[in-house]
Amino acid sequence: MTMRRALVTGITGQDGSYLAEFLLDQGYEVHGMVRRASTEKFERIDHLRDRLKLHQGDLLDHRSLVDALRASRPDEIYNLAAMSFVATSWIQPTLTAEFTGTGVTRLLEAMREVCPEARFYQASSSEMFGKVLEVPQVESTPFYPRSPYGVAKVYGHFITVNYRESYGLHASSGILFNHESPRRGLEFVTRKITWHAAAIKLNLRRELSLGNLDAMRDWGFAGDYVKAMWLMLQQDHAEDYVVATGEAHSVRECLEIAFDQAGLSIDDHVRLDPALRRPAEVEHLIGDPAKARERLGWAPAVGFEQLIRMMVDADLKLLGGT
Ligand code: NAP
Ligand code: G4F
Repeated sequence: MTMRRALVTGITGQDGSYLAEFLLDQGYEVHGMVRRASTEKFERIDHLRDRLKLHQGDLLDHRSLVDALRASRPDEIYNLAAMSFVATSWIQPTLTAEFTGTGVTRLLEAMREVCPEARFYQASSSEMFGKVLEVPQVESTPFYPRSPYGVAKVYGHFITVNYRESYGLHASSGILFNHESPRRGLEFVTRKITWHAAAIKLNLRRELSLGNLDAMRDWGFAGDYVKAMWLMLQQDHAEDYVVATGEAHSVRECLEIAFDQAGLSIDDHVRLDPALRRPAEVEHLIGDPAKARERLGWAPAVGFEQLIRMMVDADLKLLGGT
């Protein structure tokens, strides 16, 4: 039997690295699209490099997308590439729209041209629910994005739905709630907290500055969430799914667990910095993953507290060199 082939954009990111591992375990030939930079930053996929086929490309460049698809001839395309940090989207709003919004259309157009029979996954986000209009959020909850990133993701979501309906593409959109891991970027709040907890414990830092401690998120483990992406593309019909744990926790709870794991007191080391608050905040996200559970048979395996303790342990190991 011939190996199934997958192309992953954003393969150097948190989710890309977990998805690549998962697909390799399933016996796929895994292709990844990577951007050229002055120095290569492939830490998250270093351990897989020999088993991956990488193609240079950028979501801003149609030619490179067509070439990456022609070279990889994928059965499945996972579009994980995006400018994914919400705070930066206020600083670079039009670039965010290009990467995170219009970039999806470019990739769908390239797919229509090169491999319309392939299956397509779009990395949509719970950030689209923003100032929530329903609790918990489900697939039919109306969107009310609160950042240029959220607005761009709404565009990416609906262009995926539109190409499915206009051209009959097998294109699914996963509305994923926050998911984290030891591979999470250092700018996101969970990893910022777990990294600083470890660094303070090891006397490498003295203080951690944070913004809004009351914000609540439905946080899961990235390793669990990439399986849901794959399951969506194994269905006969393309549809959209919410992927979440169904539990919300505050940034403060995350801080308490992380500092407890590191054996530190919050009062001695944490400072609130108003500059880290956002121009418009998403206060409370909580998803209902009933459709993913019932149709895909998906359920998260790692709970919130276990996740944060695991991230602190990983950062202690990373920084302690043990
Ligand atoms: P991430 O770690 O920030 O990774 C983003 C990836 O996109 C990186 O590989 C980055 O490449 C690549 N990229 C950025 N701009 C690009 C461009 N113009 N052309 C090609 N590649 C580009 O993000 P993540 O946490 O893995 O998230 C994966 C996707 O899921 C993103 O679309 C994100 O918006 C979405 N999402 C994430 C979450 C979450 O909680 N993690 C929740 C919902 C949705 P470089 O390495 O070169 O920068
Ligand atoms: O960790 P965050 O930066 O993640 P955010 O904004 O929820 O976005 C992440 O999840 C989305 C899914 O809902 C993805 F689509 C997106 O790509 C990304 O992966 O912030 C979480 C919360 C926010 O309310 C923020 O205001 O933490 C609050 N927060 C408080 N202090 C902070 C900080 N966030 C960051 N990054 N840094 C702080 O110092």
